Amino acid sequence: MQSIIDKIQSGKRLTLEEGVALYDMDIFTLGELASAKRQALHGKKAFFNINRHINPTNVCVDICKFCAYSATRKNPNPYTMSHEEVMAIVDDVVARGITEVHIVSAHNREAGLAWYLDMFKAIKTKYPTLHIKALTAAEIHFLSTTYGMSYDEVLDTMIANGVDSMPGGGAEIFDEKVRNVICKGKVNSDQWIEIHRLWHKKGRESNATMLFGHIEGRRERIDHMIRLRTLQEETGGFNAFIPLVYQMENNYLNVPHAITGQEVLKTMAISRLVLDNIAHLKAYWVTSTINLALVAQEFGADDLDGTIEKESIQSAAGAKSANGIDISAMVGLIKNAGFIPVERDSLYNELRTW
Ligand code: V47
Repeated sequence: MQSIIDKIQSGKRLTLEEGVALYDMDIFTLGELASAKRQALHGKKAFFNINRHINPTNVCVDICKFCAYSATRKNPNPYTMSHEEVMAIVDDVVARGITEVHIVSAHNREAGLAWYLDMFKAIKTKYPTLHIKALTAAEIHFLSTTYGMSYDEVLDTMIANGVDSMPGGGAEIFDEKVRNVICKGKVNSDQWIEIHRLWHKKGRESNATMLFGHIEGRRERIDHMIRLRTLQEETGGFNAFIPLVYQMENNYLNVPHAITGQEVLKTMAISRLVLDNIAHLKAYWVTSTINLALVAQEFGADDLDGTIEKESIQSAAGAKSANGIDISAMVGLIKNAGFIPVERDSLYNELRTW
């Protein structure tokens, strides 16, 4: 273990085997190593933003076993918002000074290409400075195959319609064996990577997620991180890595036990150490709980995501996040945890120190 510690302290890059071995380190030493890296990058700043999630449809042609959000037998509640409904939410959001809308939908064949893309044009035309973070690589793959467009064409159309950045969803776990069990049929790992590569090559930025705490093992998590690290080395387009803790309810993946808080914190710390070229590590409070997201700030994380206001994907699977979090609660909790609450925009420009 000492040789790995020496490597970390001299800033050398870790291998897959070393990443896996880090899980056997005691949690406090691991936390200290990750914290040192975090402090060197961001000091005591804990980033968050004031944002609104909008999920305009839950009708999906794909069946991901972990998903409780899409309309299925377990969630027989299909909906598709009209553009007017989406715009009413956006009008309200802008009136209250929110700077980002994060728009992610299911893969709805009935809605039509124009339904997906005209929504962004309408928002951007009315509110040119509002940041639109929208369409995961999974949705882009769906649009590409459904409407016979290349990835490049879909991405160019997104840009032409006003999308600013891409969220990190749909990555799940890249390992093909696990992926085949949990979400066979949707965007595969190479396609997910290729879509982000093309997006970055257009000078655009994105995030990357990893869904963990289900049937994957530690090795698959490190493999996932290293595939992202390799792309980041090539493009530099990722802003944040977001390990999403699997929520167990109302879905078709039978996982007998929830992941422990210790394993979550170890995964955060190892992410910070292995993924040495992505600037930000987000402890997404929705899936980790706000308490663990704050503790994670001592284990390498520097971001908690935002106020969100309405959360539909993870709350459908049991997370207590349906109504987001109040800004004053977010700021107070960060301060009480001993960090400096820094409000950021979607691309991590600092807006205000609270
Ligand atoms: O890719 C679905 C996940 C993701 C469950 O880029 C689940 O800033 C846990 O990607 N338990 C979509 N997670 C959300 C997402 C995201 C969230 C916040 C910020 C950003 C960003 C991106 O939600 C999907 C999937 O991995 N998800 N079901 C579940 N049961």
